[in-house]
Amino acid sequence: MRRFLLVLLALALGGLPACAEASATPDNGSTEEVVELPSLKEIYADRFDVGICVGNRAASQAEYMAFVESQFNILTAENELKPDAVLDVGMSFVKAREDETAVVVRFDAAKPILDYAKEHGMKVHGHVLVWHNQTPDVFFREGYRNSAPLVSREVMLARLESYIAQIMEYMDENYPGVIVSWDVVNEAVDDTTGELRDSLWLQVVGEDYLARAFEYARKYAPEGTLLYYNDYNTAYFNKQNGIVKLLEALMAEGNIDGYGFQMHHGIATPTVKEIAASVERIAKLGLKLRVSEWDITVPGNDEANFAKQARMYGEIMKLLIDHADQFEAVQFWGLTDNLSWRASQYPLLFDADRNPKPAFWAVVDPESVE
Ligand code: 9MR
Repeated sequence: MRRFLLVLLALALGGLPACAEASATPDNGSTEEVVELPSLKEIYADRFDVGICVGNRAASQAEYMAFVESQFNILTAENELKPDAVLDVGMSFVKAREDETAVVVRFDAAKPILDYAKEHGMKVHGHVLVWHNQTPDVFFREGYRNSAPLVSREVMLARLESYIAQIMEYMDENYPGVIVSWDVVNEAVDDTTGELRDSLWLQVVGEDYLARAFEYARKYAPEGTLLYYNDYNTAYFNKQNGIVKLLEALMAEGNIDGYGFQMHHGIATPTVKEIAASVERIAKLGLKLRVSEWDITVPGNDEANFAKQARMYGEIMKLLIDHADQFEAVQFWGLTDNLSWRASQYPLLFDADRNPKPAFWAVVDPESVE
């Protein structure tokens, strides 16, 4: 087994090499062959940012982050900037006794990630302001009390505006320039009908909750921050129709900048052809684009499956390169298979020992893929 380890000497000397330098260490422990692992952020520097999601525990591990930084130039918090991490339910409950619209936020979960990005000159893509999932139910209820009646539309809009305003103000004050873009709303379209998904946002505010979220994000975000709608399964037709309809409506309101393709795929479905058709259709709307959360699962960790996985990563990468004028970033949803949300299906570019898989080499050089 060849084990790739970052040469940390460069760090000690105050910087990382432009190309990730790695030592291939044979199992007998002798070290000497030094190989260079190509750096994705360098390869694609003229086209788009290349990024990855990290959790706060990983962000506190210097060696792990040095490897991340050698390959990627933009980070996304995997869970730490979601409403269930940011909304301080206890303090909001206390404040709501005097003012039903009160909202208290906290950023302790995201701090290691934001600090790392700030200290190392990396960008951050914010994920996520408004989502039906990972959002405390009491956010929508009178007094932030369990089982209390839902608040009125007016109160919820005031809470939403305050929530977004406080996040933007905190980030601008403490991490100026670090967060370059946000997923303003995530996964609002129903998978089968293509209509807006039923959620407490829809029930309490009504259909314009997305438009209001984008309006508030635009109002409080520092100038130049890119505002995205983010969703999955864009290659499936009913959902795609719903996403296009929604994007057109948001574009008419004038506050959206881009669409994020999650691309949580498998090697069997959807096909690269279907993915290409969805990218081409959405690209025609003229929005900026990103791959926000990329992974491709396989049914087993054998050579044949990894070859198929590599081919699919490479084919999609070619498509993204063809649309590089619109894609701002390509972000993978994790570094190593074992830390993925779908770990049992080996979806990422590196194995648990951080060895590059065939998929990594396909992303490095998509033309090598037949
Ligand atoms: O990767 C995230 C995982 O750690 C969480 O348990 C999960 C909970 O909802 O969310 C995962 O990230 C999701 C992302 O925020 C939105 N798109 C789908 C991602 C995978 O579920």
